[in-house]
Amino acid sequence: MTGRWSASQVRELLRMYLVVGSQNCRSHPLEVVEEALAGGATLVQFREKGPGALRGAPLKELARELQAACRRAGVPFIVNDDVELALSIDADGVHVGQDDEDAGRVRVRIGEGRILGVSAHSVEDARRAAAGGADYLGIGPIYPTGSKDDARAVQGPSILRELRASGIELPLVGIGGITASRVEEVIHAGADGIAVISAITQAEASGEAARQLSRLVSHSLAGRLTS
Ligand code: 3NM
Repeated sequence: MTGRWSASQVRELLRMYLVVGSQNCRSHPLEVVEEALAGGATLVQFREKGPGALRGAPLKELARELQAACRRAGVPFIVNDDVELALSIDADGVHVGQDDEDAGRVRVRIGEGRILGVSAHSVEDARRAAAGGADYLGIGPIYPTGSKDDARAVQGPSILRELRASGIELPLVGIGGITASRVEEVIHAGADGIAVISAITQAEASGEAARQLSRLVSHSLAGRLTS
């Protein structure tokens, strides 16, 4: 793909977004990713961060393994923060936070055809990311999370409403502490989908968890259209 992904394509990809690194998984990350894909994950982000995170050759090897599983399933594979790794394996995109490299510079490095996701915590962050060429925004933490040591203050679903009310039209995905019982609230507040780590990686059965979450997202999006 050389041209830019359309907003409606990206919205579809955000429905059930798995964020995953070896540090999050109770079994082998490949097993977790394959189960989540079978359960309907629409996008996968490789986020190898924190204590015990892989580096060097083992990092690249795991990235390639997960990428291959995503390719088999026809699901795009995005790398968190590490533009060099993303380019070296020809990943489908990059996701950056506010403390990482500036979105506009990342867009220049990765080109137009790759997906660029940016974490935003305020209307100002969102406007800057949009100007820098983001394809979607990750908004969080919506609820308290145990999966990110340096998470910002909890925002609640109201941040999604605030972004929509201030005219942000980019595709939005909610992240942070999202579980099955919270999906409807997140979607109804204006998200196009949910991004989760623990709800899938720590589940007894990752495939069943993904299946349940994606059903809830579909149901909530349908409810939003008719309400
Ligand atoms: N980013 P869980 S919260 C990776 O607020 C990440 O931008 C966040 O994990 C943000 O689904 C978060 O287990 C962790 O809460 C999400």
